[in-house]
Formats: sequence, C-alpha cells, structure tokens
Amino acid sequence: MTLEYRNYIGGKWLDARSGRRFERENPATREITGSYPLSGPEDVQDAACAAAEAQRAWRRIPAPRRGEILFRAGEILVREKERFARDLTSEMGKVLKEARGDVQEAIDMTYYMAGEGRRMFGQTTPSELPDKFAMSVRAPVGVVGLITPWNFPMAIPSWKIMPALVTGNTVVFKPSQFAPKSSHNLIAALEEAGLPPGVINLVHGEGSSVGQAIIEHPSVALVSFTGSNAVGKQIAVRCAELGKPVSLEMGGKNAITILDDADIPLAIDGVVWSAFGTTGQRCTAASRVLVQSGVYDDVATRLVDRALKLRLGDGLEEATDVGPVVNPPALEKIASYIPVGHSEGAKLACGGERAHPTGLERGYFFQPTVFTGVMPSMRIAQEEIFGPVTALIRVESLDEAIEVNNGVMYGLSSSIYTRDVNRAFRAVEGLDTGLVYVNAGTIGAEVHLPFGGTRGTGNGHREAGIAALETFTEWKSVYVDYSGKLQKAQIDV
Ligand code: UN1
Repeated sequence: MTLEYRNYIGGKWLDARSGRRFERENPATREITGSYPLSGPEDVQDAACAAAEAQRAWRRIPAPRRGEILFRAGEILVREKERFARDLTSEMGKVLKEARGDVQEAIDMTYYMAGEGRRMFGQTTPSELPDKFAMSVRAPVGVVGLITPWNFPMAIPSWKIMPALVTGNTVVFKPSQFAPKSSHNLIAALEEAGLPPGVINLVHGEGSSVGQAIIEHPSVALVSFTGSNAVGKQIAVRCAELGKPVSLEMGGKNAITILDDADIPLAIDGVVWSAFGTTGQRCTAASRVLVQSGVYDDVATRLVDRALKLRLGDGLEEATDVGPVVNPPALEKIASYIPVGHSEGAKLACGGERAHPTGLERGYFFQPTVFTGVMPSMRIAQEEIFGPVTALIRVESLDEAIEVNNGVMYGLSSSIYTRDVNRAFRAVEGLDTGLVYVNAGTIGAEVHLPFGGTRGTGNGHREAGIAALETFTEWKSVYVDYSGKLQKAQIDV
C-alpha cells in the first residue's frame, strides 16, 4: 500500500484542496515511495495566510527561545538520522553513506542556527551627537518563500529554514517533487520540537504552480531558491518586478586543478569523490579536471581505471559506490552530452552509456564517464551536465589553469592539488569561485562558512554561516536621544 503524505499548513496535515496527488518512485528500483498532494495556488494561499498570521507572535518570541526549539529539532534529527537517511536514499538515489551525510548537514545547520538565537549580533557605535545612543539590530523580513531541489533534500532546506526561523520569519516551503519525503521528515521534526502552528508551512507540488504561486503571493516578502540557472533567472526577473528580494543558488561547472607537483593518488581520490559522489548530481561536483601536462597521461590512466571499478547499484546496499540518477529527464540530459562531446572532438575514455545493474534493470543508472582531450570551450566543459560525467583538460601552467577555471559562466567551487604553498595561495587568490579547496576536492562545504558562488551561480547572496542571516533579516538602525532637547544631525549650529 502506498503511504500517503500531506501538506503541513497552519499546524495541520492537509490534502491539497483539489484532492489531487502525485507519486514519487525510487529511481533505483522504480518502487513507489509515497504519494503526495499535487497542490495548487489555493493551497499556497492557505499556507501564506497561516504564515502571515503566525508572523505576529513568532517575531516577538525572544530569539534564544526560538533557538531552543531548533535545538530540540536537532536532537530529533539525531535520533531519526538512520531512518531519514534511508528514506532519502529511497527517494532520490544517493548512497546511504552520503544520505547520512545529508541528514548530518541538516543536524549541523539546525544546531548552528539554534546557537545564533543567542548571538545574532548587531553593532553599537558612538553617535555624532552627545547624549545619544546608536545601534543596529536585526529584524525579520516577514513571510519567506523557500523553494528547494532534490539533490540535498535535507541539507538545503535546512540551510534556508533554520536561519529563517531563528531570525523570526515564518515560512512557506515548497520542496522538490522528486524528494518530498525528506522534507516531510524535516517538518515533522520541527513540529515535534514544538514549533507553533503556521510558523512553517509545507506545500508539495510542482514549481510551475506551487513555486510560482509562492513567488507571486503578496504576503511572501522574500524568495530563496536553489536550482537551475534558467529557472533562477526567471525568478529573479519576476521578483524584480514585484520588488521582492531574492536569494539564488544556481549550479556550477567546477574544476579541480592538478599541478605537476601534486600528490597524484590523493588528487585522484579527490576527483573520484567530487565527480562521481552523489552520482555527480551536486552543484559542487567536479565536472572538469584541469591537469598540467607533465602528469596528464598518468592522471587520465588512473582516473579511468578508478571510474571503471565503481560499483553501480541501489544506494541502500553497502557495496554500492554510485547510485542512480534522479529521473528519466536527468538520464536523457546526461546521455545527450555524449554525442555532443564526440562531435566536438573529445575522446570518450570510459562510460558514456546507460547502465543496467543486475536486478535493477529498470533503474535510472548511468556509467561513470570520463572525457579526455577536452578543450575549455567545448560544451561539455562549459555547461552543467549534473551527472557522473567529467572532462579532462590539459593545461601548461597554473596561470592557464586559473584562466580556464574562471572561463565558464558559473563560479561555485574550485580546487587545486599542489605541494607548493606559493602556488596554492596564488590559486586561492586567482580562482573566481565562492568556495576554494586546497588539496581536497570541490565538495564538502561546512555549514558555518558562507556557501555560494560568483557570476552565474548566484546573485550576490550566500547561504550558511552568518552570511545566511544577511538574507533573512533587515537591518534596523536605532537612535536613542536622551538629551531631552531637539538635536539635529548634520546641521551646523
Ligand atoms: C549542492 O551541491 O547542491 O559541499 C550542495 C557540498 C555539500 C553541499 C552541496 N556540503 O558538496
């Protein structure tokens, strides 16, 4: 029997008003993992009203008290980590070890933001006038609309929800329809932790109806979106028309640079993990490897050897290295880049085809794929493929590597392998990305540092760290005049 899940609106678990539903399948086995409300604008309307209503009381609860609810939610996530990780693997495919990491990232963010309840620092500063006090404090924005992807279905919602809540906002949240159970689990944890009704509202469904309605709703004061650059741009344009602030995270075309002096086995470990972890479906995935000439052939041989040994399968099996991709359109998109690579003159060194692991013939698997002889301008070196495909590019020098690294429309993550501290720091300075790793791959960002990127990756905002507070609060500058007389700033006597 298919498990039926509901929306969470105003503290109640509800079906879509239309009664319509959609099902999610396990991408490895094609078994149905649950049925969810196929909501519409009317459900968003209910959710936004509940959030606006709850705003009044929630913003007045002292931030440390709001933080305490988050601490309790963090403890519930710890208690349920294994169950939530298994649910996560079953609905979007990543291997269990990584699913546990996804839940762990949500735990980390929940605790981190719970602590912010007792910080949330503003500034105090001298006034230019006597008997006058000046300070700045953070104020919530109001009702915020959060739209999240399927590839980190616990971590990414927590990056948005936890800072939004601790700073006193209320939330209308639309998760991806390809990983709805994880958001159900996250919201159930917040409910159990004692979050008051209406503070968080979960509306399942499609971006074109639910997401759109969230953006349009007059009560929603701010939108935070993680997903593709194409959709992000449309949201930015619409939010500009509506005069709403919007925070965007929109993908990457990240590169690992391996210089001649690098520890090659270490670098190969980093490439395999960054290119094929999460089946390459991370915005931080290494879809390019820039290799200095002297070690290029060695790196290519070793990488292909490792890629061929990766075991594809059901992420719930301990022996599986690489799970399925999320759905048929993803499979199609990834496969479409193979002839593109060929026609542009790259060499397919391994992979390049759909895979059919024994017993999982119907699953959406794609072989770990390495292209060699790739030129920086080729489409496979420019466009986000979002699958287990990486492109080896030969470079002659560090300067060339930096130029090639920066020569794409995205700027999320980059990495350099070298044993030379001078070259490492030159790279840190020159790589134009929001995240830079030295002697580690392109993935593995931690929650207490800013996360996000330059150029086509973002729009100047960052998630995580204290940077997230900037997104979800407005600064309020407060002047207290205790002189008992009219004092005029900036006016000569
Ligand atoms: C993403 O790829 O969408 O740094 C997020 C990482 C993870 C988060 C990735 N902590 O790869």
